[in-house]
Amino acid sequence: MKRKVLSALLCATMMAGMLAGCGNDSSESTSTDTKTESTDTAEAGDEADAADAKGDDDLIVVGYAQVGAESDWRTANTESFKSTFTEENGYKLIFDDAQQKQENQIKAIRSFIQQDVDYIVVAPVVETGWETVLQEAKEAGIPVILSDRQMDLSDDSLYTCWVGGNFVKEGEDAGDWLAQYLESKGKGEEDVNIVTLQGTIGASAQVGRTEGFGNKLKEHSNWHMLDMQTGEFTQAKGQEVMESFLKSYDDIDVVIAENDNMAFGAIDAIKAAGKTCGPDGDITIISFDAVKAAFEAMIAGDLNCAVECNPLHGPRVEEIIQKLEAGEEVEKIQYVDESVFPADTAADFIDGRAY
Ligand code: GYE
Repeated sequence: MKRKVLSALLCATMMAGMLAGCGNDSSESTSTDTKTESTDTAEAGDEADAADAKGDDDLIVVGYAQVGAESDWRTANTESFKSTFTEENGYKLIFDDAQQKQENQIKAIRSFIQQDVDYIVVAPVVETGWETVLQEAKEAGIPVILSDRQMDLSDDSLYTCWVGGNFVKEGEDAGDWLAQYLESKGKGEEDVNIVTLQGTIGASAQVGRTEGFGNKLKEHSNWHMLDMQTGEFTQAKGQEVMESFLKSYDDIDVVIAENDNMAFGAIDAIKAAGKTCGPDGDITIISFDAVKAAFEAMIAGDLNCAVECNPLHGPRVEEIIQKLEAGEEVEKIQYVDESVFPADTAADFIDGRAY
């Protein structure tokens, strides 16, 4: 019942945006039928309903297709969803960890469709290759909310909305910070050799940060990008790639790590190679996310700057779901405000960090 009302409202929203209409009558009734058959409440019967005011039938069922557990950022993001979508708050969360594999996420989305959840939330591991499975969700009348990373889709009506960080801006912020830092050291005109530890190739966080920093690179003819390789957003791979960079190049001035955990791996590799990093070191390191451990690394003198990417999307997605439940329209693209934290400010902010 709730689903039918919601589907109709979504149709109205989508049509208002001149987009294709959503599920036809037959797909709606199919999904409603499936729901009746598959819910626990239907099996439990009316008695249980009466006894338990917060029975499963009253809960909004949300399937979250999470990327994996590759970083501190990801752990904070998972925790944000798990602590928001609780039974006390009126939700049943079905959580799936895809171990950084798109095929696992596609399987999870199909299983959410089969279970006829009320909402599907996806943090897509990569940008492309989602049309078929999202079409299946659309035909089942299940709204899809994207969170964190974006999808590159030929048809925007395949998802309801997206909320996350502005990755291109984050990359540009990193470049701007580096420019003013070098300037303040009187090195604005010197040659600067840079390497980049990229995130998972094809993930919008990687694509955006590489593009954003690249925009700034073009503005400085004395900045030279020696190499860019993926460290898969993990500390272990970040360390491994940094070790190989250090073997290939003996004159690295700056490391751009597309997340904090790869920067932590790079710091270990740099120290193991007998070099130093951070504000007083040989190599300047800039990373993205600004998790608590990055503040610790800045205070320890190992990391120069952390560009913030906020992972606390649970409450943001809940607000979107509540608006949809109330029949309200939601913004299609919702960027989160983020800051830049240079090492000399780290001690002032570390205590207030929530992740
Ligand atoms: O930067 C990284 C995580 O998509 C913004 O994914 C997210 C990124 C984040 O693995 O640490």
